[in-house]
Amino acid sequence: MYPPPRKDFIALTLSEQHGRSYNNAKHRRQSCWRKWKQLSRLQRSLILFLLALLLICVLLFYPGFSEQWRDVSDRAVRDDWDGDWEQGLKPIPPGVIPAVGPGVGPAVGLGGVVASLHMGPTVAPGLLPEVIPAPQIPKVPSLHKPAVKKRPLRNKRGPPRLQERNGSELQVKPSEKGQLMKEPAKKEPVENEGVEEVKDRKKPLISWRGAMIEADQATEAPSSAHEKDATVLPVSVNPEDAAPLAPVSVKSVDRLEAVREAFRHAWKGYKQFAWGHDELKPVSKSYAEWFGLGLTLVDALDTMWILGLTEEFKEARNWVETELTFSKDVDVNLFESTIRILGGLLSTYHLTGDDMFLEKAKDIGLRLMPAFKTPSKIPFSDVNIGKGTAHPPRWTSDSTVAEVTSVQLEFRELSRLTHDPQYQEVVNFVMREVHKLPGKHDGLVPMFINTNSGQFTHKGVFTLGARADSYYEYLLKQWIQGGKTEPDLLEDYLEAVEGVKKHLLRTSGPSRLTFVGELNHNRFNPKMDHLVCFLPGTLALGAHNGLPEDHMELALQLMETCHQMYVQMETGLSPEIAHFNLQPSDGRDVHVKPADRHNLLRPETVESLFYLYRFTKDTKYRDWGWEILESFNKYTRVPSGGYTSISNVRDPVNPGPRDKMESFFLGETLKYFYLLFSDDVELLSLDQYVFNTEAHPLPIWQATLV
Ligand code: DMJ
Repeated sequence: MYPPPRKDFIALTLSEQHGRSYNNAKHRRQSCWRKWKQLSRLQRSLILFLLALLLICVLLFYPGFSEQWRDVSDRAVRDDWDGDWEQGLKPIPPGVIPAVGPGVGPAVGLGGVVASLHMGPTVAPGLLPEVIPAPQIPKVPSLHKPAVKKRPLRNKRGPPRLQERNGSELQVKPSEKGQLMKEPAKKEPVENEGVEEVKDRKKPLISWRGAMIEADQATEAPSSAHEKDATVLPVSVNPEDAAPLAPVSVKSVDRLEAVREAFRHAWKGYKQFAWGHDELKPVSKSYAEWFGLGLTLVDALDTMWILGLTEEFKEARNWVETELTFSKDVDVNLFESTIRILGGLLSTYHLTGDDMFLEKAKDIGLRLMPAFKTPSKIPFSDVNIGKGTAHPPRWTSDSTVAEVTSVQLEFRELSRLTHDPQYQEVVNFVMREVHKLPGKHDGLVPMFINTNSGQFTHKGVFTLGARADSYYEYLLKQWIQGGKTEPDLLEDYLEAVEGVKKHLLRTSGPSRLTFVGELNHNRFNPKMDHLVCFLPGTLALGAHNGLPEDHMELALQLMETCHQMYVQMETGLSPEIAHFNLQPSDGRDVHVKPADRHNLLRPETVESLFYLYRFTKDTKYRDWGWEILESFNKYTRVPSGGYTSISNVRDPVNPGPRDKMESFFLGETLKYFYLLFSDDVELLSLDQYVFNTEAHPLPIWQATLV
């Protein structure tokens, strides 16, 4: 038998048949193959080994190459943004916060956008804020523009305290069948990554606040209604007072990105299905109208600015300028439109220095004034901002106590900015009346007040929850806003805290949780609204401002309780109302009635976590906040965009989406998440700003006794 012919030999023959020009490469391959076969086994092994070695080397060095390439492209992007700055930059008016410049593309762009709206004199070069490179974020996939992390920007602009951002977003898992929500990618940051950035950020910085507050100084403050001998001036900060920037942990940067991603997701739904309307209905991909004033958009303006969301802010600003009109035949609720719209416009004016926002604020402020034209001067709940008429709800001539006493921060600030005392006068009158009104119970107020008589009605029910909550919050915050010059406010606040301790505090049976219940005609009801979870933050703020230390102790205890209202639920989200178990047992502390199982994406617990973290630096508060954000993402996130309130926090299988995203989710909840996770205590310092009850920061005035 002949052996079968060798393939290489056959191939060579075919090549000759078809000619070189046709199959030259093939011919070469066949020659090589023949030569390869002619090598000894040892020679072939040696060559294979060398090739394998070469391959390993290439693989080992590849990341280095890719890193170099990334550097080159980052630099290109950064240079682009620098260019934007140079082209778009116009003078920043003194006395306002300069553009938020997170040190990455979007925020620099934002600075350019808003700077182009400024009309004041140029800021002295020495007062321009310095830009710190954004910290490096490991393994977070970039969705839009790559984050610029490694080197400082050439143009040192933008407030250094607002630098913890980059342009990346979290991954969203592919949708799972039958599940409403998608989860954001979970990622445990590597602890020692980011060391380089921490090192970089240690250098002292020039304060940007000195530059921005100056213009406010030019705005004369109307005299305080409670303290005639005080001249109230805005806080001025010396640029040299700037503290070195705090080190930034990788974990917090990561969480900040998660908040920005959540905002973008919410905004995506709003933009697509509810643009210019009050609220997004994310499940039905439609919208709900309440006042017809773009409530979500206006409420979210300063959040976008603080988060450094350039494009989103730019579009929203454009809508406010061109579309938002208050010349409309609509009834609006005085309280809600004040805290969300007036408050949102005022704070955005302060953050951006853009006069357009102040003009809009003046417009809505003036249109709300008819609410105060009542026999008692206690305002009606509703105003028609087009007709200039006001009225109480159809079924009563009462107003809610929390509502008439929680418009003060905004109206007082409007007077300060406009030099027109009428706003401050009407709201201070309300506070003076309530201060001397009979019917309080050791500083605790009933829930209703009559607009004819000016007296409390429905006496005997006392709560820190709905219809009374922000009365207590605004006592303290007005006192802080006015430079601590109005003793009646402080007196009422201190008395109220004592009233809470005396009448409303109890501890639960199972875990000894301190909670705030309600008093109903002398009967204690162990019911606590989620709304009450503003209280730990407010108490802590008071203690920070020199009020008794036991306020802080109570704040810590109540914070634990509010946390438990989340963790004891199957979804990790708090119900709207909790009933505490007073019996000693091994069971749960928190019981929830079927009608109270909903969650509206409310902010109060996150708000308090923010205050407590700022004052204690205990990282457990951040971790608790992170768990809440994760639960929101798991149970309330709608894949097509937006977040929804849910009907049942006890049912993780069917939480029951309610098809509504409240404006405060963007105005408050996400903003407080961001501030909670930020390492920068000077980002809206609590010694410079007081947050209204819708999380819109307003400046604290400096009191100078004359
Ligand atoms: C917001 O409008 C404000 O925080 C208000 O003080 C209470 N209700 C919502 C949020 O829960």
